[in-house]
Amino acid sequence: METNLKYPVLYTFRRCPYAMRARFAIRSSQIIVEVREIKLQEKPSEFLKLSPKGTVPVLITNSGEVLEESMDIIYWALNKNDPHKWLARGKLENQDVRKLLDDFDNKFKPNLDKYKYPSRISGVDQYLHRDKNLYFLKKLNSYIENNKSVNCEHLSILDYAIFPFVRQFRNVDQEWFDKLNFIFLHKWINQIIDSKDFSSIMKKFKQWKPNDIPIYSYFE
Ligand SMILES: N[C@@H](CCC(=O)N[C@@H](CS)C(=O)NCC(=O)O)C(=O)O
Repeated sequence: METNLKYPVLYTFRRCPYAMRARFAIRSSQIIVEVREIKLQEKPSEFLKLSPKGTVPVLITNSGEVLEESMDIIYWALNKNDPHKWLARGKLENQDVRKLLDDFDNKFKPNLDKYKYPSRISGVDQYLHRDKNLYFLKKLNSYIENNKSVNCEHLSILDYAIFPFVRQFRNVDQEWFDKLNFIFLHKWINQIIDSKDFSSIMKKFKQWKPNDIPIYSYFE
């Protein structure tokens, strides 16, 4: 295991929604990391040795601790530096925050995958799974209406943790999505898509190879 690193190392994959939210938090915290863009079909052995479960994002801290869950990376970054007050207490109760995160990771995302890739599982009705997610989008729309963003008056951790999944859902059929009667949700998603934050975390990096010159960045 690598220890005493000058900069933490982030293994990431540009289009992965979990990696996107980790990059959003790293950008917000302004913590410089060594960016290692990998391909999921060609996971490097160095990466698998550190994190045998083989999912991205993975962050190796300076002391060699391996964080292999995107929310752990997000909290690690924001607990070090939170200049944009992403951890501010908002209007939602802690249990509602936990429930929302859990719903998006464990209910919305599986429905999204079945909607997006129906041929991967036989007998899947993609529209049933699309429509099941309307329940979560409706809830999000009403939170945004009441709170201005999902939880606070400014965009914060919950917005960025959920946004990548809503964006993927929208991208399956944008025309259909744009017709949904969720005006606050549409404003919210467009605001993030059009932001410098989003274009910065979506910058392209070349695929990492072990002997490459390191790329240091906080997705500025
Ligand atoms: N619970 C994990 C989920 C991460 C995850 O599933 N990432 C996907 C990419 S979007 C992955 O790496 N899948 C492994 C693969 O496709 O081989 C987290 O929050 O970090």
